[in-house]
Amino acid sequence: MEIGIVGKPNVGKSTFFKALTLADAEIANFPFTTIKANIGVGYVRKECACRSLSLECNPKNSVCKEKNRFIPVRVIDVAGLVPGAHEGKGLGNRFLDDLRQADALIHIIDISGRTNERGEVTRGYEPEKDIKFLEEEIDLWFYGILRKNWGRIYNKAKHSHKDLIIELAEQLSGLGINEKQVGEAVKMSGLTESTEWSDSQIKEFATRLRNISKPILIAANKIDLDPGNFETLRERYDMIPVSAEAELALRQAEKSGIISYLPGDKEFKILRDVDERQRRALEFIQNNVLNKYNSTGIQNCINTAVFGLLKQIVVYPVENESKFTDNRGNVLPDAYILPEGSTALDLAYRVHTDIGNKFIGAIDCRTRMKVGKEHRLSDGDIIKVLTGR
Ligand SMILES: Nc1nc2c(ncn2[C@@H]2O[C@H](COP(=O)(O)OP(=O)(O)O)[C@@H](O)[C@H]2O)c(=O)[nH]1
Ligand SMILES: [Mg+2]
Repeated sequence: MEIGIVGKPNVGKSTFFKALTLADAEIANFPFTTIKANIGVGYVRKECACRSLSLECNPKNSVCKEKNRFIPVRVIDVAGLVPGAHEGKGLGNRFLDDLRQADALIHIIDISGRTNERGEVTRGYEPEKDIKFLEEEIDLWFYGILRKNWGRIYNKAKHSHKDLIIELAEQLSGLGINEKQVGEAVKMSGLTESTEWSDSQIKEFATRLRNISKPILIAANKIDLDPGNFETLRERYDMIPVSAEAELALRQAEKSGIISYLPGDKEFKILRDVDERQRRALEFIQNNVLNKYNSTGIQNCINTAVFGLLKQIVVYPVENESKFTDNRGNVLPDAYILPEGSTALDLAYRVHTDIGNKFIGAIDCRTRMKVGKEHRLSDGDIIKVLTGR
């Protein structure tokens, strides 16, 4: 799974990315700083199963801090987008290339209105424009690809609607889109019976498909500068208030042992003497970000993208169903992110193809009940897969 960080230049994408991954994305106050896509690892946060079981865990594929499990997901800092990108303007094509594999997008906007459409410093810019333009750009990009290939798609599929969906999915597979998503979008646009689509129907379909295959979460960044726009826009848009800069400062302070802080928390503890400047910066973050919005918003964004937009759950596979360990005695070693509705068999295949092939059943370790391959998993399940020869 991959989450794309998108938005026009200078809204704080690299700061957001760096805070999320603590990698060294270049951060600077001029357009097009990020000319190469940065790929890194961020973490979603969930209460760890070790908490309800009162166990100490030994995580392997993830991290447990104060009984919170942090599970890795791939994050990509996409090159800055400007209007007209779908026609190749700005870093347009590169932007779109980077987008292909993203399963969901976090759209960073400068909610303080201090960045204009080209990414230059200004005052009073309306961030709502950015929300609209980004969706439009991506919709147009989808539409462009469909338009370009429509003749071929139509010729191959004109006799059967089923073929149309298969053909569409094939033409769009480069965008990380599958048949199920295409089928859903066809249905939502009310085009289930026809293969003869008008231009406006193709457009409508492109928009639906974009919504399904690249859902967008809006991160209202730079909330520390001016929350005015946030208060007016929040009624019309689902937005998460964010201060990427505050999160980056907190994570860096945590890394150097100045504070104790867990991403997503609403407070931190100062651990040692700090100078006056640091103390004031930390106080500012506590008073103007954490106290007002309950967190810096970064953790909330990645969690909402993965568990909200993408509807994923977390499951712990184990080998010993009473000790919750792997065969080396590690307690709750792995936490897997799976789509809601996944079955015990899906989990087996995720662990290893071999395990999937040899699946004969599974044990729900919390209830000690044996379950079959069709058994739908729930968030937080601990599962032992049983294999035959
Ligand atoms: N006040 C404030 N400034 C921020 C925040 N996030 C980023 N910035 C600043 O905005 C400028 C652009 O940030 P950058 O991450 O390079 O933007 P990008 O071009 O979208 O990658 C830099 O000067 C950052 O320090 C924030 O949450 N609050
Ligand atoms: Mg950047």
